[in-house]
Amino acid sequence: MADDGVLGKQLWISDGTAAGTHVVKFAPRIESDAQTQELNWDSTSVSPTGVSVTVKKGATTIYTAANASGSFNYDSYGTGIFTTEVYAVGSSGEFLVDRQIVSVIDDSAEPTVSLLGSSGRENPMQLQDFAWDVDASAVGVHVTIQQVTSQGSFVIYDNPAAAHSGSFNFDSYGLGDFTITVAASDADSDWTGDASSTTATRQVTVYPTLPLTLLRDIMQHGSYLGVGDFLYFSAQTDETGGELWRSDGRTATWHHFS
Ligand SMILES: [Ca+2]
Ligand SMILES: [Ca+2]
Ligand SMILES: [Ca+2]
Repeated sequence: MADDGVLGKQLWISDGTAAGTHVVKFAPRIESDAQTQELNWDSTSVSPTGVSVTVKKGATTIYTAANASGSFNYDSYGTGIFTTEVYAVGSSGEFLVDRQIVSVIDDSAEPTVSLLGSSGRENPMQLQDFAWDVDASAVGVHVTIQQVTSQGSFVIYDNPAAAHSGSFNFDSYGLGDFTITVAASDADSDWTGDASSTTATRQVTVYPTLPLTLLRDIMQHGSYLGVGDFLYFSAQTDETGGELWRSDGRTATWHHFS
């Protein structure tokens, strides 16, 4: 490993002569996007007869120049692999090359969002509750909870400036599909578009149950249809209105056919 002052520290192979000495693998220099990314060049000491300066991001040329000296700030180009090349032909014919590869990486990771509480399928006798926990470093914690019922879709909680940790009890909202969505952004602003965000969701379906006494009543006095292991019948509750139900004889669940 050697540092020639141009390419940074690289792995070289050599047969003992200057002509037989090469960089084996050109490793890019790693820089954080929080640093200033700038190319400065100066070939005036050789009074060049020709200069060619190129800066590329990936395969795309973002800058060219032919001045003997100058500078180019590429901070606003964000993260990526940048190649800077300066070629100059000196007044006595010497050829000067400075080529560098810079890998600009983001200095901050996306925030983590954890969701807890209700999930899957629950009956309304259980406690319905969602909880969230977001990285302390995150900003703009936005929490929304949506309820979808046969009557439509409703946002029952919407807080664009929520605390990093919190919970919301929705026991009183009855039946339906409930989804919590939590979005949070990192506070990164090294360049336009640098901030990155994380969005997480968690879902629960709250389904109704029928009291067993009512179920027995229906089997003794009502009309029902037996299909396979199940009984199908219509019943009315305050929560669902008149609906088709399905029972295996022990519990009854609301069966919404759409
Ligand atoms: Ca930068
Ligand atoms: Ca950054
Ligand atoms: Ca970032």
